[in-house]
Amino acid sequence: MFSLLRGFNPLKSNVSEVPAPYNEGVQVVVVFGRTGMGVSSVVNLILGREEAPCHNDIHPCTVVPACYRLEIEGQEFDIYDIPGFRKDFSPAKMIGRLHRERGIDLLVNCIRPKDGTVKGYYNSVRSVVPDRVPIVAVVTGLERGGGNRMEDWWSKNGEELLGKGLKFVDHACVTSLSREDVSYNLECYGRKMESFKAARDLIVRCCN
Ligand SMILES: Nc1nc2c(ncn2[C@@H]2O[C@H](COP(=O)(O)OP(=O)(O)OP(=O)(O)O)[C@@H](O)[C@H]2O)c(=O)[nH]1
Ligand SMILES: [Mg+2]
Repeated sequence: MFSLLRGFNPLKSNVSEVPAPYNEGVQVVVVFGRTGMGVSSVVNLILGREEAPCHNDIHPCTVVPACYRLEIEGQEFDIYDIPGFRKDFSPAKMIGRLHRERGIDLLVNCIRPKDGTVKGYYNSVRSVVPDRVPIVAVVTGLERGGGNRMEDWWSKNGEELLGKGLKFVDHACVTSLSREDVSYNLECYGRKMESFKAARDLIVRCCN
């Protein structure tokens, strides 16, 4: 299955059909969530470049896992964009297999405010990857604050997620809108810059 990986090229980091090789020195980060919630957009946010295809059509955009190589201060990361959970499809098996094949270092659950079905997705991923692999949350869709900071979302809602049994060891509150989508609005643009830093910092913090 993972021979179908798109997006991996160790030299150019461009989209290609080259499969990701096993590499012990590389941290493996897997981004997952409900379809259309911004999984691929969060991958792009972490990468700092818009390489993972995204769209808002009804049909799913990401249909096979894709892997993108990222380097931050000499440390290499493979960031996986995973097909989203849908009514008739779960990527959990694919994530479990990826763990057996490569060893996952960090799971990133992409969630949107009011995405009420997040627990089932979290549980099914948790059941295929051992507890020692941390799960963090990236909350998207926070480009407009009406005076609130993005982080305020977590202050108001983080406890409730924990109360539902969603054990996130860390989190980032972001907007993962594309560069083009934020280019006409100063507030959104500023939040996007802040989000880039928050997402990168989260990955570095939690992979160490
Ligand atoms: N308002 C808002 N829209 C977002 C944000 N992040 C992504 N989107 C939009 O959500 C839509 C879906 O984004 P994707 O990243 O393709 O979502 P996905 O979860 O990868 O979807 P599939 O690959 O189809 O399962 C796109 O139109 C994005 O522009 C965000 O932070 N805020
Ligand atoms: Mg996608």
